Amino acid sequence: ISTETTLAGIHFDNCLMNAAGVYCYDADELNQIQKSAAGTFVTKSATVVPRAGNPEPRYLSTPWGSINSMGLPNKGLPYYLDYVSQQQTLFPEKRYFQSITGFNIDEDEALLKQITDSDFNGLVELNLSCPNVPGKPQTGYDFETVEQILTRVFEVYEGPLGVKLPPYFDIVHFDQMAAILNQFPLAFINSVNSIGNGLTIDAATERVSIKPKHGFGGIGGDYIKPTALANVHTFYQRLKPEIQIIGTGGVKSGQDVFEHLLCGASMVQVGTALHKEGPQIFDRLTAELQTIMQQKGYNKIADFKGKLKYLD
Ligand code: RRO
Repeated sequence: ISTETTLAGIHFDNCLMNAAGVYCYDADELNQIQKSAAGTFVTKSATVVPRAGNPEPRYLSTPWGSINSMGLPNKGLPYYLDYVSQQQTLFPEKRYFQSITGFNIDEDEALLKQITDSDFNGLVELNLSCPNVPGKPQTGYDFETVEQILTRVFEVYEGPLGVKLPPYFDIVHFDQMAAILNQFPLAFINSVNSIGNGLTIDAATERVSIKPKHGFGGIGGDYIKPTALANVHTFYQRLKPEIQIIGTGGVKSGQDVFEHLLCGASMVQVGTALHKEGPQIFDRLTAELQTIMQQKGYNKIADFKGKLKYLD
């Protein structure tokens, strides 16, 4: 039973991979994803200038998931491009994802020019949804700016590129965002980033649990799965078929992976549960997915991808 997939015409041996931000800060972490059963990796979102990120504590693992306000700690784009270049030499048949975040449209352009001038042969994931930089909005909620960014992006970049989106919660917003996305030659969208600006507290100490932004941070894990599935499926219904979907949010079992694929995802990323369990999780998730597929008589992802049924 195969869990292989194709995205932007590129073949991946496994549909599972890390979500940006988890196990992808440096070569040590990325090597661990490389050694795992994941089909590929995405790097931490890279900025023009390396960043230390927000003060600690800035990540809390909870029984139901996680809250984070990392604040984009990363080693800068050249570091990740160097690492990916090494991996491209070691494994010429594989392709990788480079996540990037500019703080404005000119930075996006500068990052894409650096990628063009490198030997990078993979896919770019443009992060439009970081919720954790104090004073900076989540770009994905500003529809006009998204359209402007994508217009510029496709003027300056020719390789396969997709966008990481925040979760949307209103049907009108899905309609509006899909209409914007459909104007561009996107290879994929990735839904969803964490649900921004949640608050977790410790009743015993009467304090917030993380330091940045008075405790506000992006929520991942169990609570975000229904929202993630809704976003994956709604965009699957609305986007032109050339724009494929990466499903991210609340994946900690093979059944969760199956549900994302059923909603229309072509690849599935793991964040909070990968952080909790480590890269071994990809063996477990793959085996659990294969068991479900076997029970249902499915041999490949295409047998059920996007084939969610309705009650009428
Ligand atoms: O680094 C972060 O704080 C972060 C980013 Br860039 C993101 O896109 N999503 C998230 O939950 N945290």
